[in-house]
Amino acid sequence: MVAANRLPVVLHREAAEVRITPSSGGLVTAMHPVLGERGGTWIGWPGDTSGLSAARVEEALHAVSEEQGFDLVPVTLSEELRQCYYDGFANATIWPLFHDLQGRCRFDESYYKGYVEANRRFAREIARRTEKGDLLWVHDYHLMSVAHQLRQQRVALRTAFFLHIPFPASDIFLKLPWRRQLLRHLLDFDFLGFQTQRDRRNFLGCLVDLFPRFTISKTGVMHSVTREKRNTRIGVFPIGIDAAGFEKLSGEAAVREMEREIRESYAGRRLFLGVDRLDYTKGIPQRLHAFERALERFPHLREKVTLLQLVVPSREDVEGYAPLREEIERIVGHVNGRFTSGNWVPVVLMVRSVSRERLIALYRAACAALITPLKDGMNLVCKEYCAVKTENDGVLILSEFAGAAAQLYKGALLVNPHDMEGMARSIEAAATMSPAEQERRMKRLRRNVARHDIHWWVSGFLSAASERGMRRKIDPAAFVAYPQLCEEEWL
Ligand code: GDG
Repeated sequence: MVAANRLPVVLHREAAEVRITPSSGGLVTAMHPVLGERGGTWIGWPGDTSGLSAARVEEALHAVSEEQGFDLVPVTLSEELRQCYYDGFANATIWPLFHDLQGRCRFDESYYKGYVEANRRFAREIARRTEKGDLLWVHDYHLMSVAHQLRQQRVALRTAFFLHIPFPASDIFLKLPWRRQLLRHLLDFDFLGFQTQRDRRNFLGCLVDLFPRFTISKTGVMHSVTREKRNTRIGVFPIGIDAAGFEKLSGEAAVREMEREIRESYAGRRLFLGVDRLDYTKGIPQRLHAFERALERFPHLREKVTLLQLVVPSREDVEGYAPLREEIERIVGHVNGRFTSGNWVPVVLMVRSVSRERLIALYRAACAALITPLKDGMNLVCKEYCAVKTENDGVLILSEFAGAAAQLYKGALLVNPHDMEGMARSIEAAATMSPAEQERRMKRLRRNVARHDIHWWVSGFLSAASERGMRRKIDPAAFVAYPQLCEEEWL
């Protein structure tokens, strides 16, 4: 059984009808093919179902279950509870804190209480649908207290948790008023998975600072924390994508046709692409400023490069997201006002989501992807970009602070998103990189993305969580927090 904040579909009430749309975001992209292939149950929030009877919701989800090959179980929450739990504690406290943006955090007792209550309701639904011995796989920062709530309800299950976002260093985590409770709740899981060494190291650092009596040990690539006769094992599992699926889609005639049209409309120009949810962690304003700096410092790029920035609206009810959109629009207007000439517009901004097919066509048509989050658990967009570059062309410009940098640093051009000059230089380097150098780098990137795909991730996580040991070889970089920033000889 998989538990996540959202189901992979959202229900909307339209008059007497129920409309069903797919959910967006990295977690859903990653987990959907997994359950589709293996079967199982996905438990989560079905969208705002107020005004719909429980029977109507079940009926709508049942139809989706039949079609998708796994069961969907709804956890409905009142609007008030959802605001405290989701808009509040998850997205206005934990999300900014865990991305090192403590200045954006709202610390509010009612948010925390709402979070614990929502987690209790998830646990209650889970308890109804599982049997002793089942394995429960809980996803992400919305549900860190589920195992604790299951214990309170005396439900014996094997529980595993995966954190999709970064875990912050102790100096930042300690700002959280409920820091002890949250760490203890996490240790109520039998198994914890993080995206990178950086995150696990930070988590263990917090434990050392707050609970120095707990014993931390290491066996092979796994860590264990023991306290009060209980044991939690902790591993690192960088999430992958359905690389073969993306590559297959990229060969479809409709995608190729869209790619041709995009290439035609940017003929004679090198297309740089940014694709992000509308989120302040993704570094979009910083990226736009760097693009402007590149045009300023390298005049030969003018009229030769265009940045297409796709921004997918998200969390529109959470504080801070609407001003971000205005800020992005203002910077784009400024850059275009300053540099537009003839029929060349330096930055094209699209604020909407596009179909998976169009997204792939954009990836394929782009000479470079600018993926420069201030911090990211992993970042799937950069992996998708590489997966569909079957001609081995294109350059990946990647933030050092995306979890993916620890895997892709040898093929990508790494940048510090706070270093505007450095980013401008990388934009110029990407725009002028020879086809041979692009091919050398892209082949390396594609090998990595294909080898460490979603199936590798799921089987690694599940075999470790079910105590069947780790079959993965130990990577020399396995215990380095930032392998991408080390001198090679240190690895
Ligand atoms: C969280 C963590 C971690 C985007 N625009 C469109 C679209 N997308 C899809 C992409 C990609 C997904 O959304 C975004 O995934 P990311 O990983 O980049 O980012 P988050 O949503 O923040 O995800 C992140 C992830 O969880 C998984 O663990 O990597 O660090 O923050 O798959 O393709 N898809 C379509 N149209 C769009 O316009 N169809």
